[in-house]
Amino acid sequence: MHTPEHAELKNLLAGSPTNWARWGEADEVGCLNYLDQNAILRGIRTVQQGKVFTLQATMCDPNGDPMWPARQQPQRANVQDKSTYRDGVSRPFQGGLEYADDTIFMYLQGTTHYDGLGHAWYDDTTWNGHHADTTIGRMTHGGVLPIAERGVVGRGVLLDMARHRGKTWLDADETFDHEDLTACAQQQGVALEPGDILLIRTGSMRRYQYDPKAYADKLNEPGLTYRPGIVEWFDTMQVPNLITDTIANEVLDDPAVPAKLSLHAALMRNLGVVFTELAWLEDLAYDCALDGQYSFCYIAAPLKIVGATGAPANPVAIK
Ligand code: UVW
Repeated sequence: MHTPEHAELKNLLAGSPTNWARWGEADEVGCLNYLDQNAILRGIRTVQQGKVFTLQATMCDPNGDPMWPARQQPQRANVQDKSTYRDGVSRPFQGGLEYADDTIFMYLQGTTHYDGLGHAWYDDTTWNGHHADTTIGRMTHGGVLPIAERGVVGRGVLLDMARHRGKTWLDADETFDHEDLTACAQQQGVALEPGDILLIRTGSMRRYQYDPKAYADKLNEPGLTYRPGIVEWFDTMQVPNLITDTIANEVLDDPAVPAKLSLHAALMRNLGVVFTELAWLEDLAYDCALDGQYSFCYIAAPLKIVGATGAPANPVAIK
């Protein structure tokens, strides 16, 4: 039974585009379907210089890692090391070789990660019209595994919104929309083409390093926000994968929008745009500003975890 406030997303997005059934009712990778063999080769052809950038945020930092406030910090522990051999708990192999082992407890979305398309829903329905009961216990539709098995390769384009606005990082709660993205691309001199993998830098990772408490206290990041025409823009641009350096890819609080996380609803659930959050874009952005090349080959795959809603990844950009 829906209470009236649960109708707000439904009302906001009534009539906005969806891609349900476009690639078949069983589809679980949505707009990644745009990354066909031609799109993959188009991405590979951008490589000109042999420069490699890894885009995962460093994990298990002693100062804490940026993440959604309701999630817990990852905890890594040595379970075997020199001390366990000294204590007689571990025994060397014949010949004397010893080795170390670690474990980790973590939220799978507690670092740079991919979300499965069924990760967020409203009206009891997830990506491609499947019932939200498919999320119970383990994801039986719309989990991250099909994305992990497919992999993501194509032409990536970085839009550096912070630099575009003349800032080291965007302010808390600062918003931008598709028209701002177009203006940013024009200023950078890069032509966004349909099928491009879209990476947006807000500088939030840099801000987090400067003031981790700002994140711990409240999720008040900058980000994309819902505006009329934005879903149509993503649809026309055939964006397969949206990657940002923020926790949610979109601003949480926008007084002009009556529903929170409306882009998770409009882009992920309805359109099938795959979300990657908390990417480390600082080194890539610095290099792009230096050489003026904002396009590159983007390659990523999350971990293959059965039943998971999301999974960590260390994407790579190659110029
Ligand atoms: C939420 O927005 C709740 O999760 P994520 O940031 O992984 O999309």
